[in-house]
Amino acid sequence: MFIHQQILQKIKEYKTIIIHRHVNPDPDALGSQVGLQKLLQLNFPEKTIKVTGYDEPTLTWLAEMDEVTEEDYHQALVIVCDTANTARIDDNRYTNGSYLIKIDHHPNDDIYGDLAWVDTNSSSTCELITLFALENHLKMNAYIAKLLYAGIVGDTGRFLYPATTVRTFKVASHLREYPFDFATLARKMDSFSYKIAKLQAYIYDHLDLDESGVARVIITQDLLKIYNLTDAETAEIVSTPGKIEDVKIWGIFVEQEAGHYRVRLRSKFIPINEIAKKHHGGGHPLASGANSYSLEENEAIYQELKKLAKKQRK
Ligand SMILES: [Mn+2]
Repeated sequence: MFIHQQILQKIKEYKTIIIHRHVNPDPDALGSQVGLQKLLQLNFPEKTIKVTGYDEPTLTWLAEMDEVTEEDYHQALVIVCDTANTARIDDNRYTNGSYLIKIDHHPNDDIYGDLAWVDTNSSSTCELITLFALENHLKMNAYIAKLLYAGIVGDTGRFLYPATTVRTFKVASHLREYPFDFATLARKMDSFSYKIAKLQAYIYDHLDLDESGVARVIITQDLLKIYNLTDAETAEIVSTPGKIEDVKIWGIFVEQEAGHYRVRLRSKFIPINEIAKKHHGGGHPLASGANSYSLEENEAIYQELKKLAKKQRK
C-alpha cells in the first residue's frame, strides 16, 4: 500500500486529529499544517481536526491556530508537518496522542513517529499535501489551494530553487485552478514592510564578502531593536545576499535574546549542511541552520565556509 493510502487509513481510524508544525513557522509550515486541516475538515466533516502552535504575527493573514486542550489529545491522531527534528516541533504535547505521523521534505536525520512520509525530493511539504489530496481523490476548495500554493511559493522562492521539479509545477498548476485571489497572494508574497526594506539595505551595506564568494552578515539584538524587528521577521531577508552574483555561500548570524546566534546558511551549489551539523544544526544541503554560542564560533563557521569554497574551486 502506498504511503498516502496508509496515512489516509490512519486518518479514517481516528475521531480527533491534531496537526503540528515547526517553531518559527514559514508559509510552507503553516500552509501544510492548515491546508491539511482544512482538507480533512472538508472531506471528513464528522471529525474534530485542530491545529496547534504559536500564532506568528507576520503570518496571521494566511492562517491562525486553534485552542487545543489536554483532553483533545486523548485517543487522538497527531500529524507533524514540515518538521525534521522533534526539538523543532511547536507545542511539545505532540507525544500525548495515540499515534504519530510525520510528513516532511527535510533530510530524515531525526526519525520519529509511528509512520513517516519523508520525501527529500519534494520542494515543500505543501507539495506532499497536495499529492496526498490528489492521489486519494479528496475534495479541495479555494482556501485549501491558496494555503498549499503559498507554501510551495515560499519554499521554492517562487519556483527559483533547484528543488522545483516537474512535479512541483504539476501540483502548482492544479492548485491554480481553484478561484483564490491569486494576484493578492502573489503580491503579498513578493512584498515586504518598510522596516524589512531598511534591514535589506543594512545587509547590502554591511556584507563581508571574500574573493571565493563567501559572505556573512551579523545582526545584533541592538540592530533588531533599532529596526523594531523580531527574530522571526529576519527570515524574510535570508535570500537577500544570494541575489548578488558574486555571492556563492552566505551565512546570516542573528543574535538571540538568550545571547547565542542563530545562523542561517545558504549556498548556490556547494552543500553546507555538514557545517551546520557540526554547529548544533542541520537541514538541506543548500539551506541549513546552525547555532553559535560565541563570537569565536561565528568566526569559525565563517572560516569553515571559506575553506569549503576554496576547496571546491580547486
Ligand atoms: Mn518546508
